[in-house]
Amino acid sequence: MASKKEETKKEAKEKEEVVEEVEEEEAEEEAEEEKEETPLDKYKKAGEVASKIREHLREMAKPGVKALDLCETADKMIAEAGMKPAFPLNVSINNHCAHYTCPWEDELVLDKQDVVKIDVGVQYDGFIADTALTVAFNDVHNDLIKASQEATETAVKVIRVGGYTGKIGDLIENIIEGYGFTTIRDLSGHLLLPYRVHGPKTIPNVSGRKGNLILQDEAYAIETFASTGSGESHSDRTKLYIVRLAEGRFPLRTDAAKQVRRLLDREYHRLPVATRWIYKELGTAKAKMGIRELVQVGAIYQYHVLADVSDAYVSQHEHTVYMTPEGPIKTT
Ligand SMILES: [Co+2]
Repeated sequence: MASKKEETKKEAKEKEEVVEEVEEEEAEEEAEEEKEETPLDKYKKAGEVASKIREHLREMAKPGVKALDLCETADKMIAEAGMKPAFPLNVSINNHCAHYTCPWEDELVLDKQDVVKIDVGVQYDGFIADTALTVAFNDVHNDLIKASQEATETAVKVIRVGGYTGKIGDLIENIIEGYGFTTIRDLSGHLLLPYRVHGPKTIPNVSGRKGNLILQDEAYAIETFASTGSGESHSDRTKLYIVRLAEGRFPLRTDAAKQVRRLLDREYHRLPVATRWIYKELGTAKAKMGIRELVQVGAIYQYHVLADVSDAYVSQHEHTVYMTPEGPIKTT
């Protein structure tokens, strides 16, 4: 009996120890959760979600699929991940280089000859992931796609703290021209800042520029374009599907304009917004009226669709990198 009693005591003690251990582990986990996430942690989280969406849409993009389904899938996946868009999904087709997102009730359908650029932007607490790829359904476009893919992948590998972005531009133009295409000269990679997609530093897509000094803890979106056209993108002023609040104070007349401004400011942190989101939130009549007034008084920055010449095909690839002294960390 004694021994049994002793055993019981021993067992009880062991149990106590186990309980203590579990409690300790839980406390550690809690501390881990409370430990503040670093900017890199947040860039990575946003990057994971953005990459997942990019790959999902790569599979989903097929001839006959509506572009609006791609846009709404991206919107849904971002919301389900508990994150916010950094900008609306860009689905820029053929000669469109950038800034096409589906307008309200868009009927656009992908065609088997199309070259489709899918550009995803996700933000977590303001930290942005920006990533893009190109899909085509006709093998004739294979080299065009390879050109921007290789240019972006090379740039992602060579970017270094202490270097100048201009050097990367030399490389990019070289690779794109090596494939027999032209780079889009007036579009560039860009510094990412909290709640700001286009920071004040750029990564040129052409050679011969000095560019900007790359610093530790900066994040860049590296994006390159290959084109069969002129290599220049012009604004198509008839197509405005993405807007952002401009800096400054603008007196507004109508309630509709004030409501649009409030939405862009509070809900979207002054990041680029799809006009279809505004239509959905406020109704088409009010949204149209509000946007019109904001444009008139200059309170809105307009992202018109950017296009090369009409018969051009353009490809794009993009990744986000976070700069450390040991090299870049690709977050997408
Ligand atoms: Co970008």
